[in-house]
Amino acid sequence: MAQRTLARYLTEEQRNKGAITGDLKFLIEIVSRACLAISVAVGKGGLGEALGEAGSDNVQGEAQKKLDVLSNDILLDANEWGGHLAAMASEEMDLPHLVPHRFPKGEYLLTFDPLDGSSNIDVNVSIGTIFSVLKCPEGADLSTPEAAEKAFLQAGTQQVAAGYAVYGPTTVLVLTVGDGVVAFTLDREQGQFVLTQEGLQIPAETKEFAINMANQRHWEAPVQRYVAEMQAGRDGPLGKDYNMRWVGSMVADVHRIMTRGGIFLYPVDAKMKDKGGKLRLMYEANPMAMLVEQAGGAASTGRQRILDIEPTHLHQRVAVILGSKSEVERIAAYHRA
Ligand code: P6P
Repeated sequence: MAQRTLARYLTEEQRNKGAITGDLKFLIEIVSRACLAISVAVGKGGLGEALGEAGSDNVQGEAQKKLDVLSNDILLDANEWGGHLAAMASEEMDLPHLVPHRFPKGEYLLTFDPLDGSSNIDVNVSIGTIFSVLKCPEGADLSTPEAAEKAFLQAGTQQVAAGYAVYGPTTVLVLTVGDGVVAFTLDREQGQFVLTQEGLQIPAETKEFAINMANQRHWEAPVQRYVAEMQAGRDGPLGKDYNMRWVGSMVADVHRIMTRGGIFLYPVDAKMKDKGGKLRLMYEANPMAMLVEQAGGAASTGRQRILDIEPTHLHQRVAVILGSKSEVERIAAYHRA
C-alpha cells in the first residue's frame, strides 16, 4: 500500500471526514515544511553557522540561541504569504506578527515555540517545535500588533489543531486536528513526513515520572507528597517502583509520554510563583494539553484543567502536570486535600 504522507492524511481528514478546512490543511502542511527546514538546520549542528548564542534576549528574558532566531524566522517566512493566517505569535517575539498588507489574511491564528529546549541545542540533545492553531475571532482588531494580542487570548479548548516536531535521532511530527493523535516520521530521502503511528493512546497507568528534582525544596506540599510516594517505590503507599526521566526539552519528555506513558510535571514553585510558573500557556501548555487529552491522557495545573484556562496575556505562564490520566487525577486529588 502506498505510504500515507501528511498531505494524504490531511486530505482524508478534510474530504472524508470534514474534520478540517482546506485552509487548515494548507496551514498544517506549511508548518510541517517549516519544521522540515528547522530539522535540516538543527541537523547541521557545528557544520552549519547556527550554533551558539544570538547575542539577544527574548521577551522571557532568556538568552536567545542563533537557532531560536533562525527557527522563528523560518516559521514566519513560511506562513505569512499563504493567505490562511491572520497573525502569528511566538515565544521569541514580544508582540504578535501581523500578516503584511501585501498578502491576503486568512481565518486562523498560529502560535508557536519555534525551538523548545534551547539549552540542549549545543549539546546535541533532542529539541523541538511546538505549535497551536486557533480561529481568528470575527471582527478582531488586527490594526496593530498591540491590538492583535487580544485575538489570541482564547482558552485551549478553542484550538482547532496542535502539534510538535521532535528533532531527535529521527524527526517526528505529532499532530491532532481534534480527531485523535497521529505521528509522522520525516523521510529525509523523499523530503516528506510519512504516517508511522495513528490513534496514539497514553496508558492510564505508568511507572515513569519527569520532573526537575533540583527544584524539590521549592515545591508545594501536594507535589512533595506525590513525588515522595513515587520515590518510596514498592515499600511505599503506591506499592510499585518508579523510574525518573528529565530531558530538559518539554517536547522530548512529552513525546516519550505520548509513546509509552508517564507523567510530566513543571509545577509552580516558590522560585517561580511570582511569574506563575516556568512553561508558557499559549504555545507550550495548551498545544501539549490538547495532544495529551486527544490521546486519552490528562493535563492539569494541579488545580484546574489546562485547556479551560482563560488567558489574560500572551506570554502567561502556568503550572503543567500532564500524562497518564490516573496519575494526573491522583496529584489533582492531593491538591484538593
Ligand atoms: P529546567 C526548555 O527551556 C523548557 O522550556 C522546556 O522545554 C523544559 O521542559 C523546561 O524548560 C526545562 O526547565 O528548569 O529543567 O531547565
